[in-house]
Amino acid sequence: MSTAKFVPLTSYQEYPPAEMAHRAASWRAEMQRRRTVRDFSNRPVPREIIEACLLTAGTAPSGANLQPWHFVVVRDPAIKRQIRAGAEKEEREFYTTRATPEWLADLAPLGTDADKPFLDIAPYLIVIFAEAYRVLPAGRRANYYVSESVGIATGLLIAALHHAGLATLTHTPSPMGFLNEILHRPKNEKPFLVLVVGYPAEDAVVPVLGKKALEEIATWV
Ligand code: IYR
Repeated sequence: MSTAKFVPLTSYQEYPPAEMAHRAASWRAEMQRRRTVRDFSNRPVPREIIEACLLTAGTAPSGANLQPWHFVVVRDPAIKRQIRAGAEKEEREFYTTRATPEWLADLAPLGTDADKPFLDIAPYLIVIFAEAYRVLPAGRRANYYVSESVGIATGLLIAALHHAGLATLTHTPSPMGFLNEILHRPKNEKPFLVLVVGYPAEDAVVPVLGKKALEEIATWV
């Protein structure tokens, strides 16, 4: 027996085709301005802005609407320092031993290395956890399409922060188990990525990179 309850769809908004075209183009322009930033300012950012963007992320579709994400917003300088130390330890391993020569060659255009000063400098690190399974009083219960769900929520979060006027960096130290320890998150939550959030430094630079053309990313049949 279904327990589904329905209400009329009142939030949907249709636009005339010309207005749709304009909206699609202007959103594309807005999103095209987004760059992943590695040079951050330490200027403070009001908490309310981050809260609104997290609530936007929380609107993401998810497997069975189970919303298998948890966002830890790190502001405390001492915790940021611990995260930087943990990440740089893994990154040194990565850059000197773990990464294959091919991987390092693919990363060369980004100019990254094992030093992660932004983890100290930026006002917020949003550590995104994926809830691999639920822990209920009756025991473990599955979540569904966890990576897809958390990936979509993360995408919305990045877009929301950009739209609000903030810069982000998707940072993926690997392995990330140290984040559970530092942030006291339970074992059923797996670190997904670290989103560094703040204003760019005044002298921030970004690498010269391109995005693929439509023909390369899409096929019409
Ligand atoms: N996690 C490392 C390496 C790295 C890997 C990929 I794939 C990137 O797109 C960027 C960096 C680091 O953060 O430096």
